[in-house]
Amino acid sequence: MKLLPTSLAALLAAAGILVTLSASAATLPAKAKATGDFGPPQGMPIQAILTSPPMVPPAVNRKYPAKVIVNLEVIEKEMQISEGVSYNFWTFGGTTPGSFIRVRQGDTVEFHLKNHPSSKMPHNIDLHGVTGPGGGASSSFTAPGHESQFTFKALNEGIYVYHCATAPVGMHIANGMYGLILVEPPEGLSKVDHEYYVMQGDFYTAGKYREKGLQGFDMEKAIEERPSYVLFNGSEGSLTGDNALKAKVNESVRLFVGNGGPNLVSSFHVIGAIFDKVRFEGGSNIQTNVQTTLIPAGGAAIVEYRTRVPGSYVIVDHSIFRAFNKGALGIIKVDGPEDKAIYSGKEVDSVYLGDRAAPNMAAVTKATANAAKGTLTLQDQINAGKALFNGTCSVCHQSNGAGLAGVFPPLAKSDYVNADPKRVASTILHGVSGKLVVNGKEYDSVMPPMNQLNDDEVANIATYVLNSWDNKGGQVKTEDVKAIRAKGTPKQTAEH
Ligand code: HEC
Ligand SMILES: [Cu+2]
Repeated sequence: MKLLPTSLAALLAAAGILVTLSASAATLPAKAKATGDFGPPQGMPIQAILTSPPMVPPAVNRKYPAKVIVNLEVIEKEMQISEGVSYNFWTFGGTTPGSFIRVRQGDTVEFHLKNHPSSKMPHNIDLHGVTGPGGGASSSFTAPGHESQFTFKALNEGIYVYHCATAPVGMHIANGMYGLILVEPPEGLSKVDHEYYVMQGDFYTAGKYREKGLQGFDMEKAIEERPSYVLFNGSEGSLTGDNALKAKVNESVRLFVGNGGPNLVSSFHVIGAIFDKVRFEGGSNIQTNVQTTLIPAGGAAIVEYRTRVPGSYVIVDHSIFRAFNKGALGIIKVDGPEDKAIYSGKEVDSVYLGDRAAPNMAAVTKATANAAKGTLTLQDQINAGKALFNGTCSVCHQSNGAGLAGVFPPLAKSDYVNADPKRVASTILHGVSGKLVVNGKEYDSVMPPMNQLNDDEVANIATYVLNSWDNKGGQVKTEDVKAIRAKGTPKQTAEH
């Protein structure tokens, strides 16, 4: 009796699969094969072109399988992870994520892994596009100043993550040791106007988010999966401002999106865009009309869409605190004529970008640099504070500090502010709630604590407030904020 329903289900499933296959066959490249050998390499060996993110090597454009030589060097180096914050990255090719590798299905890849003599650690590489134990890891273990070599055949087409797999594996990945290898199908991918390389990773620094200076790796945070940063392309700002990805209206954009982890899964989304096609999990099935695609740690996807209207499209991990409070933000800047039939509006970068909106960052960069040199001036603080205020505080108190009648008290000519300059800093850190009188008007609302801001940021914002809109002036220094923070949250008193 049990046989009948089971076989029916199997039939239905088979029918379902058939339907799926025929639906996606139209969009798949013709004659795409899941696996294939295609015989021995032909012609002269070819040196693979490697690129640093966000660039992608040119299409293979070859009709036969070849021997492709990949030379990849591991370099350990200190680089910027955020404004005024550096980190000792371990890299494949000098960047995080590592160099993008592009080959053709059926190619024989002769892989040379070098480990720079200045390295302190041994490293290796596990390529998910390799069929064989460890994905190459055991054959590529390389001490500092050494080189190792192994060869594999790229049997399966697709987009694959590679990463270091030297113990402690999590630490090597957390330090930035991952990248992508694209194995093109024999006939190549369809032509598009732009191809870009974007890869997410989570980082675990000893200090909190945006805490200045060289930050060490924090193993405990990594084990507990509590990242201080979640980033695209290894650094905050790697894809914003001048580094934004670029396209024009009515162009096709292909993003190779990887997730190095080590821990987090990415909910990859571009605000204001719908992905026409996604090769989810990097596999050969194509999903269409996707808003957000899940990219597992150690996985990748190919995302394609056509730009329709100009503007700044914000790339995020839609686990949204990661985007606005841990750095997982990028921009695709699309230029060209408006199309009011598709979208009527006028763009305002700061709606989504807050203090990350491009033009503002220069002042913050300058203040950070001068603080490090010990030459920080009042004016530097005011300029940086202004940039940070817009996006952090201006949503409620307005850019001109006037507030909103009955809802958000004014900071302009505020007797509350002018009564005690240091109080601005503690207001930012601890928030305020309950009854409050500002310039004779009563407010009874809540301002949430903004203690995610670091000491420099609070000092600069407070200094900006004190010196703006006819307030009486004054200066709040980083040390002041540190002292206020150290005292902890005060009890909210009734006389507010
Ligand atoms: C989500 C809205 C919101 C944001 C964002 C916000 N505030 Fe407030 N702020 C308030 C509210 C509401 C009050 C009044 C709270 C009450 O009634 O107890 C307030 C009160 C204040 C006060 C004391 C009253 C006054 O007007 O002088 C200061 C100073 C202040 N905020 C500064 C800031 C600064 C600086 C920032 C940015 C770091 C900021 N706030 C961000 C809503 C906000
Ligand atoms: Cu390593």
